[in-house]
Amino acid sequence: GSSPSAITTATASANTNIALIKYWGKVDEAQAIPATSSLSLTLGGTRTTTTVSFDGGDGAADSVTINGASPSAVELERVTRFLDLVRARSGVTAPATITSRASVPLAAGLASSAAGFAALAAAASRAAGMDLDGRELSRLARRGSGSATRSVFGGLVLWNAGHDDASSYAEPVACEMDLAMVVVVLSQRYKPISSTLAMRATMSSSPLFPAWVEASGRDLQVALEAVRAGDLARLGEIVEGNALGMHATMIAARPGIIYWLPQTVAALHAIRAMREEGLPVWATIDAGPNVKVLTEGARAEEVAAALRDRLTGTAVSVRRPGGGVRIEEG
Ligand code: 2P0
Repeated sequence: GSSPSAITTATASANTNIALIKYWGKVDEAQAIPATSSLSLTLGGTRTTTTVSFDGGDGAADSVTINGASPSAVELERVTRFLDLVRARSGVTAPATITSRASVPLAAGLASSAAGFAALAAAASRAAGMDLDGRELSRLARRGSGSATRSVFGGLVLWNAGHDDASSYAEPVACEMDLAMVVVVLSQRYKPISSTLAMRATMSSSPLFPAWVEASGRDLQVALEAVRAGDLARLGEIVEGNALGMHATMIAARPGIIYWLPQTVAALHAIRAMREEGLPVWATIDAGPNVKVLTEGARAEEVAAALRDRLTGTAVSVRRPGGGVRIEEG
C-alpha cells in the first residue's frame, strides 16, 4: 500500500461533549493551557464530520465550507491558524479544502467548537500524513478549542490541565454509571460574547477567579470519587454546584458576564422542584442561556417528559454517552 505520508485527504468525525466540571480560563492563551482540569461526558448522536484535503484550497488560501456555507472571517482565520500548526509540524505547505457538517443543528443548544475542532484535528493530521495517538490528537485539538481536547475520547473524559503542551491532554475515565444528559433549549438567541473573550475577561477582572480555581480542584476530586463509587446524587450535587460557581465567577467580572436569561433561572428552580419530588436531576449551564440536566439513563425519558411539562415552549432532547473521534474510511 501507500505510505502514510502520501495521504493528502482524510475524513474524521467527533461528537460534542458537556463538561460536568468546567473549564473556564487559560493560564497560557498561545498554548491553550487551562487554569483548571475539567471532566466531561461525550454525547452520542452529535457528530460533526469534516474532510480535509491539502489540495491547494482556492489557490492562495484555505477554502472552508461549514454546513454548506462560508464561515465568517473570524471563523475562517481560526481554522487557517489551526491548519498552519498542522502544516508547520508535518511539512505540508499546500492550502487545504475543508468541508464540515454537523449532524445536529446549532439550534439544538449544543453549539460547540468541541466536535468541530476534534474532527478537524483528526482529519487534518491524517491528511497531512501524521499518525497521532489519542493523547497527541487531544493535545493538537486543544490548540483549536479547549473543549475539543475532551471530544477526542468517548464517554467520561478528564482533561488534565497540565502546565505545558506535553502535559495538557485528555484521557478517558472508567465509568460504570448509567448517565444521560437532557438538553433544554430555552432560547435560540445567539450568545452575546464568545467563550474565549469571556474567559479572558473573567480571569483579568473577576475578584472571585482565584477562589473558583481552588474550588474547582476540590470539585474534580469529589466528582471522580463519586464516579468510582457510582453515587449519582453526590456527582449531581457537585456538577450543579460547579456550574453555578463558574457563572457566579463570571457574573462578578467587571463588567459582569451574564449568559442567563429569565428562563434560565426558571429552569433552575423547576429542576430543584423536580429533585424535591424525587427525580434524579442536576443542572449544568455553559456559555449561553440553555440548561443541560444530568440524570440517570434509565429515567431520562421520564425526566424529559417532566421538563416539557414544567417548561412549556422549550425544546427538550435526551442525549446519551457517545464515542470518541473516528477516522471515516473511504
Ligand atoms: C467547558 N465551556 O468546560 C466550558 C464550560 C463553556 C462553559 O469550554 O476559547 O469553546 O475555544 O478554548 O472550549 C467553551 O469554551 O473555548 C467551554 P476556547 P471553548 O465546556
